[in-house]
Amino acid sequence: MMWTTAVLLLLLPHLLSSTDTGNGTNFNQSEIDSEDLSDAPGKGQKLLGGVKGRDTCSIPCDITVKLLRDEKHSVCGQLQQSLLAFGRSTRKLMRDVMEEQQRALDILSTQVTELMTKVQTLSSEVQRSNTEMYSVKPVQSHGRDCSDIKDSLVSVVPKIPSGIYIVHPENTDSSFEVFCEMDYMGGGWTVMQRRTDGLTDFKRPWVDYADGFGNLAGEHWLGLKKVFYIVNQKDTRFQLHVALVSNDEITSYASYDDFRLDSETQFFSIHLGRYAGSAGDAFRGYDQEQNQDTAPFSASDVDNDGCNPFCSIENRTVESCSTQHNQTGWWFNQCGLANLNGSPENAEQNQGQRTHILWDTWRQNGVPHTIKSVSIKIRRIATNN
Ligand SMILES: *[C@@H]1O[C@H](CO)[C@@H](O)[C@H](O)[C@H]1NC(C)=O
Ligand SMILES: *[C@@H]1O[C@H](CO)[C@@H](O)[C@H](O)[C@H]1NC(C)=O
Ligand SMILES: *[C@@H]1O[C@H](CO)[C@@H](O)[C@H](O)[C@H]1NC(C)=O
Ligand SMILES: *[C@@H]1O[C@H](CO)[C@@H](O)[C@H](O)[C@H]1NC(C)=O
Ligand SMILES: [Ca+2]
Repeated sequence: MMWTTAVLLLLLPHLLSSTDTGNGTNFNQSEIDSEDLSDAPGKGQKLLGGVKGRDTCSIPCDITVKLLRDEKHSVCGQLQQSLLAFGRSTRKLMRDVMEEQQRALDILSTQVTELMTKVQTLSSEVQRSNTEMYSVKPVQSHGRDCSDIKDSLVSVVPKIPSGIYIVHPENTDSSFEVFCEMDYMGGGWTVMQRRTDGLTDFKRPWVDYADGFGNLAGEHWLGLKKVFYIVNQKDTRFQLHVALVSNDEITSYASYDDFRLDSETQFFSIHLGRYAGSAGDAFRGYDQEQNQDTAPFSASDVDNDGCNPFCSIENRTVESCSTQHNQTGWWFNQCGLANLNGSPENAEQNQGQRTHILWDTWRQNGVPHTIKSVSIKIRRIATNN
């Protein structure tokens, strides 16, 4: 734009002179150039006389002077108009330039906004792929469980990431992958179960509940054998922590200060210590009949549920708690008040059927919360020896 203005300024004299040297008069360029455009009539007369000579005047001199003066005024007027026009066009030019710059700025700021959005999308994708990276590549760590891995890494790694680690519990030939939660409540948690989206089928026979199933980074059941290996290590004690989230995003928990399982020959009977928490002790329930502490595990094809030959639950005759609970596995005792392997679905959809995640002691105004997600984790308790 500066360039255009400069060119206009350079061209201006030429534009003006070309309009002023028409054929209407007998003036040529050199006469205009030597004219000083002064209004003094004497000066113009003297000049004209000097150039042309008094004798050669074909038109009376005073008429020539008058013509000259008129011409001069006309030239002046034209120059003035040209300058005005130039001013106007310059202002228009400036306005155009500014408008163009404004448009360019608008476009730029839109582009900046778009870029910012892209950067945000990208960085969230990077974050996501980071968490996926954990889940795809297990960390080769020879800890005995997540608490042990945390204890051995805590002095060398500033922030231990949550993710999949390989563990090798003491006194076993078995190594396997587990999901370690290293951020939650001090870290060192081995995840035993996670139920979040209902995409994993928990309708499973005994062998699956014994060996484990699902995706460690998402929904899964670690497997009773593996949990048994972990909690059965020498000189260790484990606590169990149940973390619940309701459909309306309320969180709650139940924890037990001691947790162990019997071996498979005893159907992995559960043993729980003292309860603490905000969700109530649904494992034990309200009376001894529904107490699941010390109960053996049941699955769709292995019935240890305490209903022999049947139980009466809410006026229904129940032969198999697993069947009643959509063929999931749990430590049922006359079914009881807990089954965290149910579906994370609307309770209203399955009226009468106990197919959803059940932790019946967690209630609001006497009504059990509809549970959206749950995880069960275990962690070593420091022992004084
Ligand atoms: C200017 O006048 C000259 C001589 O009188 C003539 O040859 C020429 O064509 C004229 N030009 C215009 C543009 O009228
Ligand atoms: C301009 O006028 C001068 C003086 O009258 C004359 O000598 C010259 O030839 C003229 N030039 C043209 C291009 O007509
Ligand atoms: C029972 O489990 C299957 C498989 O996990 C699931 O698709 C289905 O929705 C469940 N049914 C009910 C009533 O919860
Ligand atoms: C069970 O049946 C009894 C007697 O018919 C009735 O009073 C009670 O409300 C029923 N309970 C449920 C949960 O349906
Ligand atoms: Ca039964």
